[in-house]
Amino acid sequence: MKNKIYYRLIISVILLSSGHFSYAQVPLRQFEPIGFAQVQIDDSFWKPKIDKVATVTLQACINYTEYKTPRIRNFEIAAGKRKGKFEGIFYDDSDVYKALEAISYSIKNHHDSLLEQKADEWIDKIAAAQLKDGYINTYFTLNGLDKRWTDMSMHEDYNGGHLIEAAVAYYNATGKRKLLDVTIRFADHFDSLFGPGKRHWVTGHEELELALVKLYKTTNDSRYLKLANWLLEERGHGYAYGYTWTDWKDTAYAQDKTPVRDTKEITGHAVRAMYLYTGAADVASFTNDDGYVNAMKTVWDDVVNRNMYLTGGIGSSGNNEGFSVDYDLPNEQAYCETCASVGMVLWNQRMNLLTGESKYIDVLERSLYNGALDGLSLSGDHFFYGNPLASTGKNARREWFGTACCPANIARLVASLGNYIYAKNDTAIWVNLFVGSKTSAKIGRSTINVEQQTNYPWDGNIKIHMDPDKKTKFALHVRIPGWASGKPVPGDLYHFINYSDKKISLYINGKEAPYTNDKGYAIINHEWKKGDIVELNLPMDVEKIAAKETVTADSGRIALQRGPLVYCVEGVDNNGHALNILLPDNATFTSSFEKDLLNGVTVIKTEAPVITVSNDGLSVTTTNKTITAIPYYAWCNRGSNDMEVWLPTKIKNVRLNY
Ligand code: FUB
Ligand code: ZN
Repeated sequence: MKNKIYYRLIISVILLSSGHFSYAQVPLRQFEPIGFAQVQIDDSFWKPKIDKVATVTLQACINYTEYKTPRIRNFEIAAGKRKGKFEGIFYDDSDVYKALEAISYSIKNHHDSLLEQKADEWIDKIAAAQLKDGYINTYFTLNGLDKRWTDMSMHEDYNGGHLIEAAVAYYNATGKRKLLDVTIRFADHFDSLFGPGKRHWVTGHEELELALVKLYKTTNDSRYLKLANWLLEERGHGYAYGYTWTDWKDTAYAQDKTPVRDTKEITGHAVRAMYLYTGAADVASFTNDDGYVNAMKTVWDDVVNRNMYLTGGIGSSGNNEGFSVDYDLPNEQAYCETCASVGMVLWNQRMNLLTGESKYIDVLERSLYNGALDGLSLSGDHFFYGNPLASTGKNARREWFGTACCPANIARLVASLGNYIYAKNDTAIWVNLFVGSKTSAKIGRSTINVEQQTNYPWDGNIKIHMDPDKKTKFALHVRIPGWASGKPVPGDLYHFINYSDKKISLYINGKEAPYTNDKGYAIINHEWKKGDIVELNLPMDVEKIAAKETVTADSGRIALQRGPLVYCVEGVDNNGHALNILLPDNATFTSSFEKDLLNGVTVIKTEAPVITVSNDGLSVTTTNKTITAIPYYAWCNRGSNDMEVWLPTKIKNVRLNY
């Protein structure tokens, strides 16, 4: 460790004296993720979802992007290949790019020549719509190029960021450069207009920052990293102009109230905030800028301590698609955009890489299995834009949306799940998520094959087969989830009621493994040899959760969690109603796996009083019934009906007429 710090110091001094201090390219990161292309997933929970995305969700995205809406047509018209005018919304290009990114991950997981052909076809159309100077945006090309780059709210940057992400993904998946070259021309065009000594630009919808870091990593051209850093530095100084699209002149909405490095609180639009902070963490990991790391830690505390739903969803308010005031977490009105939960996954991964702390993966896992996964129907072709925690039956999954950012976003997340399972550095391997999968990593001169076998999240038994090509000494860091050791989330926003210490056991080859604890990981230092098996057992009890009293929406209510999954009751399992169930403080639970329900889920059952009102409204009856709760992500897959995550423990909170 000491050596590493010394090494970084020397490099920084050298770079400082050569005038390159801000771009000291010695990563601050503790470790790097093992990329999805090196991870083969055969998990019984995730593999069917990844396959569904490949076969159904991507087809839905293609269908809506190309045939049922004019998104691809806009490119053809912009390229002069078709007559017509721009139709749709000015950020619709981004949906094409996001779908392309999802296709890239998917074809890398499992090759599909038809999907690749479709991607190539789209890429030709995109390339044809690019202007000679590198600019690409169908809305402005068709509505007046004189207006381009005059209004920061018009998403030219956001579209460009998604273009870059798609191009990097497609290049990595196929080795084909065409879209990458389009992207480089676009980034160079942006670089020619904006930057130190040029024009100001405050990204209206952040995204370009994190994308430029990806482009830097792909091309090794440090101009893109500098540009990403500059975009961060632009915020909070009153440089923004334009903003005609929305009435939100409010700088807090656009995370433009204070410089990013001085940010203390989460504000404004949730998706924008997530992309910004992902970008900030990425930039910091290359520039070693502690200012950004510390700001990210502070704002993260504000999110998880005061502004996050139990589902890992964020952005409670539909008014600004984002944050309102601390502890304002209404359940039925929760906005909780699917994209915001996807953003939580991205940001928390970067924070884990920067700090080495597993609490970020705890939050990542919560958002992934609950807030984000809820956005995708079990059938793969219906989506939630918002993900409320209670419903009177008015919510429905939809095939598509006017603003269609969420479908391809959840598709790209599921298709790239392999990115979040393992990480490594030169001396150690990390297991972050429990997903049946295989990977391999180089440690020194050895190749270590790793295989996880598990029935998680239904079961807490995880076997990790270690298979080095030769005996090798190194540390295996296995994440011990916060929820398994008594803390549903870091901080005090939510807590388990009646939690009693459960045994978490860790074995090597059937014997208790000696391990140390650090940053939320069990660290096993061992000389690994072929055939070694690590076995982790996590308690899978049903836990009752209460929220801090300042969350008034959850007051007098409890929620259920089992493993990483938050549960809910849905009317369809409970005589048509979910909001009239009273959960006594002393309720006890059973759980069982039902293979034919909702593609196979573990349900929770309990006996609880159900309150009904007579037809004439004059009398109230209480009947004890068996109540069934299902994982939150699976609700509303059998039509619209009542749903509730936070169950009342007091009769005054039971809803009878709605
Ligand atoms: O503005 C583009 C996308 O549309 C945002 O990320 C979503 O919140 C929705 O407003
Ligand atoms: Zn969205």
